[in-house]
Amino acid sequence: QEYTAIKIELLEWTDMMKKLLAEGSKVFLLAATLRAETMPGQTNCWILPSGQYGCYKGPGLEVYVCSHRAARNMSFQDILQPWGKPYCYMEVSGQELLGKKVKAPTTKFDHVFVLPLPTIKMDKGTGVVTSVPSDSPDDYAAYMDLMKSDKKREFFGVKKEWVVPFDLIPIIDVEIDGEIRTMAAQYMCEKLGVQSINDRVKLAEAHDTCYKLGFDKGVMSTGPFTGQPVKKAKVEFRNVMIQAKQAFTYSEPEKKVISRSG
Ligand code: ZZB
Repeated sequence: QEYTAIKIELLEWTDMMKKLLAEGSKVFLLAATLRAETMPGQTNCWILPSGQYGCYKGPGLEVYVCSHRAARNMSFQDILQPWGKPYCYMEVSGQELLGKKVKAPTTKFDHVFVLPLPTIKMDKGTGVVTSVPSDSPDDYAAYMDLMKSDKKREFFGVKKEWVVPFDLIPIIDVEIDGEIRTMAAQYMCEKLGVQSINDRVKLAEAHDTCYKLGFDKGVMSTGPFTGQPVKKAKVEFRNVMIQAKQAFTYSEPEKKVISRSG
């Protein structure tokens, strides 16, 4: 599986980073995605509050924050050094990253915030997920929870000003149920009556529809590829981000399936 790692710069360092990292270093959270063309729609970045991440030495003065597992994979692909045992400056917990300002590349916001997503799997991608609530139903459900519920915010220790100013951004037009929808995830979540991030079955259906229709019928409605089909913009947008050093590709080994039947 080939992922695009999106480099989301951490604009506010933790105390430990201030102590241990050289001045002039740039720290990036790495978010793994298959949907680089949706990056103009980022409203925030997700981490798992209980997750453990490492701050790894990248090229030059760059420092990459991701799961230890992802870092090890990247070292086998010569993205991190040395091979098989990438250099880790320090650990950082999801909790410590919560509420930090970050720069989400290609969005219109000059900064967005790191927010909690309890459904992140640490053994998939980098353990950091970038959030596109207009087009990803999981992001939409989690984001709306934090946007609307004082209780949810309180529970996670999220401040209103980390969420409320950052509206959803329409990025892809797609025909669903006979009409053009400007934000597929919102349309599908409302249609299926998704109440929260815990509606796993409905969310899986919404994800499927958004993914398939977005790819087959989606047309970019913002950014440099406005008017072009998602199918085409996908590759080109990714390449533009790679050239601008906002992203790089890496691959994930296929999960081993152990057959018990024979
Ligand atoms: C931006 C984005 C925009 C994503 C979208 C999806 C969609 P998949 O689709 O199931 O094969 N993701 C990445 N890593 C993790 C993780 N560790 N835990 C939970 N979620 C993770 O998986 C790929 C997508 O799952 C990634 O692409 C990422 O969200 C999320 F408009 O990044 B995506 C309809 C989906 N739309």
